[in-house]
Amino acid sequence: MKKIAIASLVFVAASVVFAQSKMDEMKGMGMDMAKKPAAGAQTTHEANGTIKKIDAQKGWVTIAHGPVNSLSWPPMTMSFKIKDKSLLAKLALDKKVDFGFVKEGDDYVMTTVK
Ligand SMILES: [Cu+2]
Repeated sequence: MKKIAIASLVFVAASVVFAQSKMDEMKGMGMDMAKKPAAGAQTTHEANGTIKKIDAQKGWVTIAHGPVNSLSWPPMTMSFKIKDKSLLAKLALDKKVDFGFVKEGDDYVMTTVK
């Protein structure tokens, strides 16, 4: 009777250790994904601003944007490239937008608009 009790205790303890190590594994995976973006992945920067100029033909939009913390940028007016032409539908002069962009070579390319 005592042996059975000890055996089941050992089994329970082993299960707990197993479950714990599974959780650690999952946590580790999550951290890795957050720390290491896939090769070639770009950082998306977030900003808000007012649209000052749109050149739909050439694919540029000029925005008076607020500070961009991820780049330590102060507020300024500058142009962003539009590669995804479907974004143009969300742009209008003097409209206030929240947007995301990535650096591509010397250009800053708008990737999302809200
Ligand atoms: Cu800027």
